[in-house]
Amino acid sequence: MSNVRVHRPFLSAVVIAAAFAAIGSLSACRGSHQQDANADAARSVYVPVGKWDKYYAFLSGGQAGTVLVYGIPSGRLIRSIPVFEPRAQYGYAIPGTKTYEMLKASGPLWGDSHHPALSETNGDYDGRWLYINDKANTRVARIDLKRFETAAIATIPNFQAAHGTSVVPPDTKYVIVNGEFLAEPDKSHGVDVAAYKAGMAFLDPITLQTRFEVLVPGNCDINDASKDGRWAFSTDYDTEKGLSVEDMIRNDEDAIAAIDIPAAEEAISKGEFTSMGGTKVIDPTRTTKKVLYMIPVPKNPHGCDVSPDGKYVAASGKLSPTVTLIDISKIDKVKNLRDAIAAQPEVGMGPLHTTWDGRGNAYTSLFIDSQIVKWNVARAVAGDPNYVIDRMDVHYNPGHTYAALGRTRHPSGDYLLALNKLSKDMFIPVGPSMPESQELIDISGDKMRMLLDFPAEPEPHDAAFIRVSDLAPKVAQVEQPGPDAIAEGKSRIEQVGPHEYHVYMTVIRSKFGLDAFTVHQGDKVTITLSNIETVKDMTHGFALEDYGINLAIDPGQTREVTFIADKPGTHWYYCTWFCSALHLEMRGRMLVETAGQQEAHR
Ligand code: RUQ
Ligand code: CUA
Repeated sequence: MSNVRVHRPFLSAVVIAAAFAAIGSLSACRGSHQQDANADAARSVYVPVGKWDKYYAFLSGGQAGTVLVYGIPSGRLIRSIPVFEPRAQYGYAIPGTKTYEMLKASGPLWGDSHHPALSETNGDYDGRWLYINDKANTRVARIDLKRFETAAIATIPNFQAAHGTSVVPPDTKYVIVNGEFLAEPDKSHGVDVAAYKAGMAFLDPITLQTRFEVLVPGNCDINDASKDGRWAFSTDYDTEKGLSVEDMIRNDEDAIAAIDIPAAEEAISKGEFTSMGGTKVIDPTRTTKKVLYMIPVPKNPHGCDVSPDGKYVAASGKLSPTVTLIDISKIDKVKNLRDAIAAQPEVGMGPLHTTWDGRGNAYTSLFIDSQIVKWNVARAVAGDPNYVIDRMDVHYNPGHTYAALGRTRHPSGDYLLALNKLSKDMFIPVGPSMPESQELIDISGDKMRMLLDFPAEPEPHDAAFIRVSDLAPKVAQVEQPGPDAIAEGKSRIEQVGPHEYHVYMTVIRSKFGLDAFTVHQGDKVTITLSNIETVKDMTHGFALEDYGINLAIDPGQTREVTFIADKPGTHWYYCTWFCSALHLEMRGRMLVETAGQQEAHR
């Protein structure tokens, strides 16, 4: 391997702080001589009024625990899907609702979402599910793309900090989620440093139950799986098992962990596991068949990305200016795992993530150099020194980068998104905290072409695109009323217990099924609302004054909320979605009588 450099300019602890710190101000690329190029770029991303974008882009909402949905190429924000945080707007996780019970049962009402992963069939996106992790509370969620709603949330047992998230191709056999931080699996006895573990969890794609886990020496950062479903990969930046920065960067070499999935399944079937936290945990040092291969890569690697042809997994070096390409077919065949390294091209400073255009080129984000570098895989593997094809400055310090459909077998090779960590002077100031900047780059030609920047709330860590033509036809807009739907004329209040009422109401322009209903202070009240509209985009809301309740009921949907009527008096409920000229009049009253008033009625 003539192209493997022996003397790599590793970053010492001292220079890391300086190198990762802020870099310069807006580059000269925005000068007036750029006017023609700017007009061309604007034309490329302009989507005329009433026309649709080409892609849905799902960006993780970071510390908001949401998923942001943008149209590409326009960069228009179309929706944000609440996942790990309540959202009154959509009636999501409002106390008293089913979604609240789901979120509350899984942990805190907040999350740190990083890595959206789309479900696949035959190695391509099937538009069914979107998975997203919550690093802060070791959870993962499944979003139903028919409704763009969170359908399931599960906690990953035994590990701490659910980080890398991806699906096992070709048919989403498992969702794989990494446990990043070393910690004791069982916290009921307090601190137990000797028991610290990290590893990878393999989840059922529907229930999100952890089927099994594989322990990895060190930690697990970002993951991916081979296109044939044989291997799960994770970067491991802490093979030192260090508990401080200094210790984590002590060695110049860390690893990519490769888990042989069929070997792990065989270990499970032979009983070679321990039961822990309600799941089966494989210690790969105790299996008859080899489950784990630790392939050495330089220093503190981050991104872990399988090439679309399924030949290579790339570890982006982070503290090494290289990307290590591992020949997947060699992993279980070579004696020395270093011989599975196909190339180690030097690409620039601070490589974080690598993505692909399907034409044999890779694109790596360079955090420190503040660039996207385009390089040719075949040339790097052949030892041709001219593997770098192009470099593009981005603003500033990119984290993830994603080329359209780059994680499938068939990347489309048209757009690339740079997800930049700092925006500095890119946007009008909005206080000391600035938005993050996304930059859309045309990668269809030899040279990259900057098209557009658009801000996002902190902090999108990763993106996944799906073609609008592949998803839009599957999206529900008017739901078929379910068995629990309330038919027109059937609005009513029923007493279901000595201190319990159930209110059933239809909603349609511009009236709630009941103008008023009466309960008594302290009663348990359940309100079921059915939107009986049959036209799209006719959502109604249900906000109840003084009770902290707001629901959104889409056409054909039925929604429910339960609460204790603890505040006496008149409480108007009103529609929160402006639905007609009589929207303001669309309201009614919940009358809560005191015990004394109830007595007087007898
Ligand atoms: S990590 S870029 Cu989850 Cu790369 Cu953020
Ligand atoms: Cu219904 Cu406004």
